Amino acid sequence: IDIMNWRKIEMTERTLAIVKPDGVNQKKVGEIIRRIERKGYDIIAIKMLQADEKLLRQHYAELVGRPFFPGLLKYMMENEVVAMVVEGDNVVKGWRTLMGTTNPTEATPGTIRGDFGRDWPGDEVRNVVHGSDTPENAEREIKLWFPELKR
Ligand code: IDP
Repeated sequence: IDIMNWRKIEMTERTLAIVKPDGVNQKKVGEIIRRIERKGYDIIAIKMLQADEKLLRQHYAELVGRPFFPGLLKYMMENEVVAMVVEGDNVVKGWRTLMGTTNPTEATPGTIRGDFGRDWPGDEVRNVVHGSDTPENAEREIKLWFPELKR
C-alpha cells in the first residue's frame, strides 16, 4: 500500500450540508452548490425534502431546551430544504468556513451566511445553511438525513 494514498484516505471526511428554507426561497441552491464544487468537494448524495418535527428534534437534540428552539423549528419547516452529503479533505471545517459564523450580521462578507443571511428584527435568525460541527456529528447527522445511504 502506497503510504501517500493511505494518508489521503485517512484525511477524507464527509459532512452534512443543508440549504435551509431561506436559501431555497432566495434561489441560492445553485450558487451554494457552485461554491462547494469550486472548493473541490464532492457531493455524494443530494435530495430535496420537507423536514418534519421528529427529524429536527433529533437533528438539533442539543438545542431542544433553548428559548429560540420553537422559532428554529418553524424556520426549518417553512419550505423544503436541500440536504447533501459532501466529501473531501477536512470538509467538516472547510464547509463551516464557506458557511461563515452562526449570526449572519457578524458573518464575514464572502461567506454564504455573510452574503445571503438575514437577521430579521423581532424574528428568528435566518442563516441559509447548516453544516455539521465535528466528524462524529457528521456521521450521526448523515445517518439521520440519509438512512438510505449504504456507505
Ligand atoms: P451553527 O448552525 O452555526 O452550527 P448552532 O449553535 O449549532 O449553530 O445552532 C444551530 C442553529 O440554531 C443555528 O444555525 C441557527 O439557525 C439557530 N440558532 C442558534 N443560536 C440561535 C440564537 O441565539 N437565536 C436564534 N437562532 C439560533
